[in-house]
Amino acid sequence: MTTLTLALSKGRILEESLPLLARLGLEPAGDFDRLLRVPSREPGLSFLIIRPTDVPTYVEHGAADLGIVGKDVLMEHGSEALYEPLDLGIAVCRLSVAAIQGYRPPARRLRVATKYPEITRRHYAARGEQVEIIKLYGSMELAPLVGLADVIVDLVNTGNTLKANGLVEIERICEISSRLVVNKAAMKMKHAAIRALLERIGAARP
Ligand code: PRT
Ligand code: MG
Repeated sequence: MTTLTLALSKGRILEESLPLLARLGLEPAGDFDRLLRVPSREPGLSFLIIRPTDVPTYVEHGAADLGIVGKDVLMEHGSEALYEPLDLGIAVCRLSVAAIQGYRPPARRLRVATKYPEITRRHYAARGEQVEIIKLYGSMELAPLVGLADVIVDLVNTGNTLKANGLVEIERICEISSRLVVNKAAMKMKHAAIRALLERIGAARP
């Protein structure tokens, strides 16, 4: 029997992935708060519960056959080594540029704080603008408030977090949702099992 391993992104994507998987009877059968590797109720499928930013790496190297991961993480990581057959329509948000209310671009080179240096570099390079990128690992909203950066590139959903910090969206870069990704070799070697799973998951999307 073919066995498949599906890497799930811990955190808010996991919270939205579980109901989707449950509708298919594929929920993890175990304590996924503690376990990093969890069986499913279905023989032949197991889950890895890992940090979102590690999912592309596991799937690329074939440590997982499939993964569920945000488009933001895929764009930052680079996704040439993966197939991306399904937009799951969960954990939807957008990637935007934000600044303090009343912001005006400085005369010098723009300073941009972000968790997404690659996406940010590409975004500004596409219109011939060179910016200074300040890599942060969280709480980007703070950077403009304390003068660390002029603007931030960050995810926005309701916009409440920006608003609470006196920031406004000045540009939308792209729409984000979670994607199902597949290891390229597994897609060949385990074709029938992966096809069947893709069809089931595709039919259960919100
Ligand atoms: O730990 P690691 O850095 O690996 O990941 P993480 O802690 O950032 O993971 P987590 O659990 O927050 O999940 C992040 C993933 O969820 C992202 O990669 C996106 O694909 C997806 N996602 C969807 C979001 C949001 N919506 C979102 N709103 N990730 C983050 N946010 C942030 C937003 O930046 C803001 O700070 O949530 C806050 C609330 O947003 P508002 O606009 O509703 O106030
Ligand atoms: Mg985190």
